[in-house]
Amino acid sequence: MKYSILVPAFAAGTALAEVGAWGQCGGSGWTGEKVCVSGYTCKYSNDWYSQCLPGTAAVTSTSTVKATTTTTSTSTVKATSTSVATTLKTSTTSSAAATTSSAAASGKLKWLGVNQSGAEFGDGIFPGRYGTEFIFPDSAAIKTLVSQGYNIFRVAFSMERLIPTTLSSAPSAAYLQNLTNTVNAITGLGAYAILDPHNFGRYYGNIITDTAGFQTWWTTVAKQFASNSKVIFDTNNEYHDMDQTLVLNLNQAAINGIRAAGATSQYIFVEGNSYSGAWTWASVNSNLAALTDPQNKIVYEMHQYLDSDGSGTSATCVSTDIGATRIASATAWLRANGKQGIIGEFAGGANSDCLQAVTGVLNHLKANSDVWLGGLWWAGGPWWGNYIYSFEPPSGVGYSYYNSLLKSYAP
Ligand SMILES: *[C@@H]1O[C@H](CO)[C@@H](O)[C@H](O)[C@H]1NC(C)=O
Ligand SMILES: CC(=O)N[C@H]1CO[C@H](CO)[C@@H](O)[C@@H]1O
Repeated sequence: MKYSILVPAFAAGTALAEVGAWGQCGGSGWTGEKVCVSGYTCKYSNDWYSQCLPGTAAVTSTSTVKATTTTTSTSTVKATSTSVATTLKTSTTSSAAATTSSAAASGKLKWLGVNQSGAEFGDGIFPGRYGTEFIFPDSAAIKTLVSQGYNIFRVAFSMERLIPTTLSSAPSAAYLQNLTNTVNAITGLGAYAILDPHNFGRYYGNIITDTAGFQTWWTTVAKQFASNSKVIFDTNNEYHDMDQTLVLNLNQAAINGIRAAGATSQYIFVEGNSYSGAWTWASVNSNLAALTDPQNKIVYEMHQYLDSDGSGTSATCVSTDIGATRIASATAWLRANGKQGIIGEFAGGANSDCLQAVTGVLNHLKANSDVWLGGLWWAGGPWWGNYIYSFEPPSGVGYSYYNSLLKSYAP
C-alpha cells in the first residue's frame, strides 16, 4: 500500500455513527466513520489504517514526512503504471487470460504465506509502547495458518525500535527478544520467517543515505539470526521517491552486511523503488539486476495490489484479469535477467471480481514458477479488526473469503 492522504482522526461535532471496538476509523482513502464508541480511541497505525483501540488517550498524530513525500509520488506512480498497463494490454492480455482459464486450482507454489503486521504499527512514534502503539503477531494465529498449509510469513517491524540510537548502535534487548520469539514461533513450525524492516528506506523519517551505516545495521541484525536457516532477510519494505542508484547501493550494502555476519545459508529478498511495485518494476528497477550475492540466494520481492491506483486501499479490483496483467512485465524482466522473484504483498477485496483477479495472480505465479517462487497475502496480524484484507484467523474478512482459494496453492 502506498499513498498517504491523511485522514483526520476525528470529525468534531458531527453526529456520525460510531465505530465499534477494533474497527477501522481512518487511513488513506477511508470514507467511513471516524469516531469510536465510548472507551475506545481512534489510533493511527500507519498511513493506511487507523483503528479503534481500547483506551481514552489522546489521538496520536501522523507523520508529516510521508505526507509530503507521497504527494509527489502519486502522480509519478500513476503515470508510470498507466503506460505499463497500456503496454500490457496490447502485449499480454491474451496469454494472461489463457493462464487464468487453463490452470487448475491444484497448482502448488514453493512459498505461499501471509504478512504478519503489528510490530511496525504506530509508525513515527518511537519507541512507542507495546500493546498501545504496537503489538507482535499472535503465534496461535500463525499456528492456525501453518495448519492450513501456509509456509512463509513476513514479519514487519520497525528499524528504530530494534536499533534505536543510530544505525550502528546496539539493539533494544526487549524488542529484539519479542521479535526473536515471533521468528522462532514461525520457524519452529517448519515455516520460513521473513524479517521485514518496514521502513520504506527511511530511518526516523529520513531517507537512508549512509550505506555503510545501513550495512552495519544489517550485520548487527543478521548476527542474531545467522544460525536459523529458515530466516529470510528482506532488505527494507518499499523504497520510494529515492535516487535509483541509492536503492541499488542500499540493497547491496544489506547483502554485504548480512553475509559479513556469517548468515550464509539464508535467502535475501531485495526490494525496489516505487514501493517495489511489480507493475512498474521493469521500467523503474532494472538497475537492480546488477546486485550480487556470493551465495547466489537473492530473490526479487515485488508488491502488487489490484485496485485502480495499485495502492491496496480499496476493495474494488480494476478488472477480473488485472492480477495477471499487472505482473506480466515483471515476469518477463525476471526471465530475461535470469532472476527469481516473489510477490511479497498482494490482496484484493472480498468480492467476485477480486476473486477472479486474485486467482489470476496465483495462476500466473504457478504457470511461471521458473521465475516466481510464490506470494504473500497482505495481511494478518492481531490488530486488523474489520480491515478489508485481514487474513487473521478465525474471522478476518480476507481469511474468511480467500483461505480456501489460497490454501489450494500452498505447497
Ligand atoms: C515484549 O512482549 C511482552 C509480552 O510478551 C511485553 O510485556 C513487553 O512489553 C514487550 N516488549 C517490547 C519492547 O515489545
Ligand atoms: C502497505 C505496504 O505497501 N506495505 C504494507 C505492508 O505492511 C504495512 C502494514 O503496516 C503497511 O504499512 C505497508 O504499507
